[in-house]
Amino acid sequence: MTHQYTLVSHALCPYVQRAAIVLQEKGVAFERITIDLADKPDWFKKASPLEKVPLLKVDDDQFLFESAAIAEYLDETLPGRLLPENPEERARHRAYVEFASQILNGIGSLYSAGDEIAFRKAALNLRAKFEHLDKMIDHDGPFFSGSDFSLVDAAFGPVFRYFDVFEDFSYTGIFDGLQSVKRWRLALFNRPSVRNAVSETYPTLLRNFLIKRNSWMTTLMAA
Ligand SMILES: N[C@@H](CCC(=O)N[C@@H](CS)C(=O)NCC(=O)O)C(=O)O
Repeated sequence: MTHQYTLVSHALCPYVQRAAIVLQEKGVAFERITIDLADKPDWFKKASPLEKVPLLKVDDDQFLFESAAIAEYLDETLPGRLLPENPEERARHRAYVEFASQILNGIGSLYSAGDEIAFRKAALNLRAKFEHLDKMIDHDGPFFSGSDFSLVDAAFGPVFRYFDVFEDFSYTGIFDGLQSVKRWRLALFNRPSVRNAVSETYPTLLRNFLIKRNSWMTTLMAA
């Protein structure tokens, strides 16, 4: 049965990007609507119990929330599995989707850091997480677990995208010497589903967002 999907979005949200990537990997058409998170419409508050995007509307009457739940729903109901069949491997993949969420929190700490010390601390915390990944991801690549794109890759595409913008104005050293992570990052950068998960204005929108934070990163941008 063919469903109609509407992805309720925000232009910068990395969790929305996960859902957009999975929909594209599955090759299904979907409509995308953007809402103002500073002025959430009533219908959105009713449909999304945590009042967060992404929200996936399926046909006229079903609303699904939480990016991991949405990604797994799409994976289970559309052909072309993006999670492994083996239960232990599947559990490991789910755990690394959560690992990506923790890295997103760390990225928030990096761009919100009020001074150089807090910025360096946040960068070191992120570096430790990527060092871990460099040891454990598939060394033949190009993706998290080898040649097949998975839900973990859908979660990490938006993670690496932040650094494409950060590196324009700020050297973090986070990926120095991490060859497997660097190759993975490049593979995700080139993946059409990842590229098309945001609009062309994403880098400008992110820069404007960062300028308004008035954080140490904002100082680096001005330097
Ligand atoms: N755990 C959620 C996180 C989603 C999330 O944090 N969304 C943010 C935007 S990136 C949001 O909607 N924030 C609105 C708010 O907290 O009021 C998921 O994986 O979907």
